[in-house]
Amino acid sequence: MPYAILRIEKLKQSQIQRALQHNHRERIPLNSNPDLLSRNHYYGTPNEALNRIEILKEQTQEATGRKVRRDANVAVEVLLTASPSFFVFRKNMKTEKFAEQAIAWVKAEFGAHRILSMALHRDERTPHLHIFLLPEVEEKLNCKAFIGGHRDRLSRLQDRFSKAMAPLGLKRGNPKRGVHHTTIREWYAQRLNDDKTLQRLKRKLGAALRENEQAKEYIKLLEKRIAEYEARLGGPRELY
Ligand SMILES: [Mn+2]
Repeated sequence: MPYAILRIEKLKQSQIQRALQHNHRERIPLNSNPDLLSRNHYYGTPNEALNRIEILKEQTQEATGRKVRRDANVAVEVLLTASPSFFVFRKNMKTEKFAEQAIAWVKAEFGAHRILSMALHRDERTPHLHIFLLPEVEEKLNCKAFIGGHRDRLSRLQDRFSKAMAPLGLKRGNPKRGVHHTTIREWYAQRLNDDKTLQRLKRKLGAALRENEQAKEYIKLLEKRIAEYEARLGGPRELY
């Protein structure tokens, strides 16, 4: 049974622009299929998201009398997807159902008002959702209160997400693996790496098939030459 996959990452001011540009395809990644680019869905814009973060930072400064630190976490990114096998049959229908259910869960779990932007990527190999959240607690920026804290928090989040996705036939991944939680960037790096390996194997198969073709032609040529020489000598040698 395929797994429900949830990855979560805190982002600093210096990281959000690039991440938003990726999500909204203002920067096209290498693994994006240009033929499928038009099938992506975007909710909100990078500018809207950046402006809302700025406003919350100002609000926080007013409320606390302190400037928000330069290296403070100012947004949370959630990546939601499933094992690739989930999308193999009836990909479009599965993707739509997945997105619908996953977005409903995010709204209920984090609050719809905290959603900064969303992107459904169908141009990469496995469909997935990127959701940007505003870590706002009591009208202040507070990433720690929003997502940090207890060690089990992530694991429980994954429990609730897989439970919400169970009606689609998805199950919880091995909870023990949650300890070695991979980040969104690591998830990407792993997939890019697998993609490169796949391309390399395909090239090798292509080369082997060409060699095989060549060998077959060579065999035919040798058989023809043998037949010619046998004919010159008056047919195959008789046994006597
Ligand atoms: Mn993506």
